[in-house]
Amino acid sequence: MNRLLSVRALALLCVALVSCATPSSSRPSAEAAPASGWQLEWARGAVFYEVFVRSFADSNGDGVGDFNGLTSKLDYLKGLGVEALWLMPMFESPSYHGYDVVDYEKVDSEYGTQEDFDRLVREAHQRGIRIVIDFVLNHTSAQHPWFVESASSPQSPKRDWYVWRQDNPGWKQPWGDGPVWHEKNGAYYYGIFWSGMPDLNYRNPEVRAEVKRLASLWLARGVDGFRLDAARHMVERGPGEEQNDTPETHDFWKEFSAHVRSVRPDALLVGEVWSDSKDILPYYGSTEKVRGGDELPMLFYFPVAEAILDSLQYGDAARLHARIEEFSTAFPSGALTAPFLANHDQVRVATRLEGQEGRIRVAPAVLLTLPGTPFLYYGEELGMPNGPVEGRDRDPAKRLPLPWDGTEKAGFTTGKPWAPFVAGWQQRNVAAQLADPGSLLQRYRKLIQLRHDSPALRVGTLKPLPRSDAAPAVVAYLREAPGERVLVVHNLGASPATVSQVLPGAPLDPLFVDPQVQAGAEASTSNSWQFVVPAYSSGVWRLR
Ligand SMILES: [Ca+2]
Ligand SMILES: [Ca+2]
Repeated sequence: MNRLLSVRALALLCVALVSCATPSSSRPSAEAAPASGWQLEWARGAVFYEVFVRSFADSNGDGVGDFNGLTSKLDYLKGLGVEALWLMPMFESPSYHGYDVVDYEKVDSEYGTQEDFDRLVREAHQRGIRIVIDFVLNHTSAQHPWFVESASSPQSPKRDWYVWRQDNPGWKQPWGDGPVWHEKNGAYYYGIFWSGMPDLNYRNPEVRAEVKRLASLWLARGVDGFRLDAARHMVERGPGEEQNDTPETHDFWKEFSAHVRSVRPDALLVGEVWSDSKDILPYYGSTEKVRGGDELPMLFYFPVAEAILDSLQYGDAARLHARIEEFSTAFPSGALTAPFLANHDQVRVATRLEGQEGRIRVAPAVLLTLPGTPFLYYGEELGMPNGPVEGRDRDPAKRLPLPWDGTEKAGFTTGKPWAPFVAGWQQRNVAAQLADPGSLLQRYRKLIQLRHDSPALRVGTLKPLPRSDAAPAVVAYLREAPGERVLVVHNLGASPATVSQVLPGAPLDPLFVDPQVQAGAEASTSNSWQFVVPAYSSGVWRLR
């Protein structure tokens, strides 16, 4: 072998390895990037993991999870197969959850220092894990200095940073009965969530300039993108539905998106538009003008989360089948979609599925064999339920400390944990499940590994297969990428089922097949196959 050539080949291999392992080193400069278009192929099909830092791991014994604790657990996340983290808010805030920011430039001192955060980002990047942070732009805390200044006088230079009027028009929240205009010093300000979270005024160019500056600042500090809270509520026009999805809201996101793309075209924006697909899809904007969309390049797919869990709850896969048809046709070409099972605002999967082990084992098999960029919520991989605080469905019950082992403080802290552990943590914890080959955690690890190893599962197309009235709980689909075709079959019901499918290839190589799931050729024709699928079981095969 020519020595020069082999050195060159080795160098190329090193480049390839480095660019896989460290996101920061593969980052192209803004100059090298084309004038338009995202560079987000890294996110296509990748597995994300949502972390509540306060509840993940405590490094200093104060009972509050922190950056150093999270850094110490990165190898666990790497072992799980996670490729990126979404950190729930990590800025200074008066609340435990952080969705009401008082300083967008300063990390929450309960979580650590800026240096601790920088080290988290560095250590994550060294493991090929990217960091996306929660960017809560719709509103600030009422204690933010901007709002304190704005409220101080109608003549304040910050008056127009928030939305004020002299009278109360009596609008209600678009999803309920709560008031959205709140009295302060003889005038009314707009706050869609509650009086403690005044909405910023995105009609004001100064506000838009400031949040773009803040985005640049955090991208320069090494974060890989932003999860955009309450994305459909940025600019409001009037009562009721006129507080959702206004043209001005879309205009703002187009402007913000163009800014982020100009700074780092490989930075991810993922929007929370908590609604049905007809409201979600317009947030991609135009994929003709900008590759990946000229508005938000990724959106959470709330309807598919509902469909998976509803189908399991009712033992009927009709809703999921309908969403799979939508998934395969409705999204603009090249757009990134983020399916998930539940997030920090929703009842945890294990609780929603009434603690039924079979259902809890099928849910991730569905999520992780669908296209898109799946997001897991911390603890979901253990089957962690909602916790014993303030009622099952209240928010804190969805956000309790992660149990790492069965010792007295669950390996979460050496001090007094900021909140109680969930029921059953002595048995259902990371250490116990890592030691048990049949655990839910090991199932997540296998499914994620399968996704990493299969281009069809990771980035392939989706084609729903016909449903059978005789087996209403069964859903089947094909995933196809160049050179690979994968068949997926799930039974979301409590009874065993037998289904037939005519397949475009055979025979079948098993990739992930639950016990007692059987596939066999039907005698009559060469490409008609019969599947026997026990209750709450899944099978994944590669077609030859
Ligand atoms: Ca701590
Ligand atoms: Ca708003």
